[in-house]
Amino acid sequence: MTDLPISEAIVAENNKAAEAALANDYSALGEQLDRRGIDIDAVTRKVASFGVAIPSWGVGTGGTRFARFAGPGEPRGIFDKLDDCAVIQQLTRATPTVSLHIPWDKADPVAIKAKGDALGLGFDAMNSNTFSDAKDQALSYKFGSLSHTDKAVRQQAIEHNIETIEIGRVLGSKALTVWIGDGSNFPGQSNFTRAFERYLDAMKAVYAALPDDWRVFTEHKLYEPAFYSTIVQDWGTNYLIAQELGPKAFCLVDLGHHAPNVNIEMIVARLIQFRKLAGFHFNDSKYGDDDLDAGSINPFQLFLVFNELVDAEYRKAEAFDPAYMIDQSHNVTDPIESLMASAIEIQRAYAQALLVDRPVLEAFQEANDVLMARETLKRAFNTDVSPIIAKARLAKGGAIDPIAAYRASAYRARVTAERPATGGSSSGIV
Ligand code: LRH
Ligand code: MN
Ligand code: MN
Repeated sequence: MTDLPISEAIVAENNKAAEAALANDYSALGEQLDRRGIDIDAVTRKVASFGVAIPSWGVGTGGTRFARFAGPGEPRGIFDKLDDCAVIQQLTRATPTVSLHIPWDKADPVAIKAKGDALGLGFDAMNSNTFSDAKDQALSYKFGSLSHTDKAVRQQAIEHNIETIEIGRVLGSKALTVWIGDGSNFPGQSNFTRAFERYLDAMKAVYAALPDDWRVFTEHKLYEPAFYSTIVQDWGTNYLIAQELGPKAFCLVDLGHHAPNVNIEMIVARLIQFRKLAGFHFNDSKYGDDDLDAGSINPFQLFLVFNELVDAEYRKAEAFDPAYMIDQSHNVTDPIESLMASAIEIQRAYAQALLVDRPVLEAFQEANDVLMARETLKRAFNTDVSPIIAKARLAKGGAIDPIAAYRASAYRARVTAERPATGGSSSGIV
């Protein structure tokens, strides 16, 4: 029996008010898709089976390096964070797992697992953190971690990653995501080649500690916090790492970690082709690693990424098993609302990509009919698939309108009364 954080009566009441309109919209869309040779129920079933992991750090209010404006009822630790994640899952039915960050989420792993089980939540990839110093840590990561010039610092970072795996094992996770901030701020500060050699050696030690059924995901990022050079700066370097490490190593694509205007969907295609796509950290951005809500700035790009994923599914691409996670920072919205809206936008992009008529697209591509090839994609993107996503949620016991149901539940007011205010601070992302 799962503990549901929102009263089922509230969800039922909200659904009752919206059910008739949804039935009409779904049947109208069904007729339209039927004319296009698409079975709407088949698409709905696929959307219903899609899940994306919630980042534990995303349910707290984020901030920038200038300030952090605390929100009401912020989670006090991992157990509160799991409660918030359970709300997102109960209402959207699209987020069955949580991705933890260590040491931010450090607590008794047996108790974390028990709480996850009680809430019906599983655990996706574990994230290690050697980009900031933890309280009581012996050596500092100020000048790097896995690539540090000092072997003792590298060893500490290796051990932290191994500890993160050990915690993940208790939770039933099957992957470790490693993102490091290592790099340099000024030309001359670091020797590119030596630093990368040190990083690779350290990662080999982490790789050697992976359980047989685990994978390791390395995540590249163009810049920040290092402003001149970053060790794992792009997907090319990331691919080299995965090649050097071995068959359990894959490249993670965080949508915010690329230079402006980079063709991210093409990177995705390349990684799929060479069987090295780990999965995603979904978010959206306008300028850099903005960590804005998925689909809020450039939904077409999100659709194009999913177009590659559905194409891989359609072609039955070998060893294709991406992990889907969100990685966002919510500074001015209620994080639960932002995460629900993001999960829905990610499902929307998936549903739209499922509508692409692939044999027709291929024929236009083969015939070099550029305009019609483009229009074939656009036709899928321009279809309002909202009724499909809502129906998928409803079929699984979720809310037709998750944000309306959440607001009606007054969950935030309830937890605000239980959780003392943390106050703002000038700290970074969490
Ligand atoms: C780095 C990053 C990485 C971290 C997370 C908090 O920018 O994307 O995934 O673990 O943010
Ligand atoms: Mn990320
Ligand atoms: Mn990031």
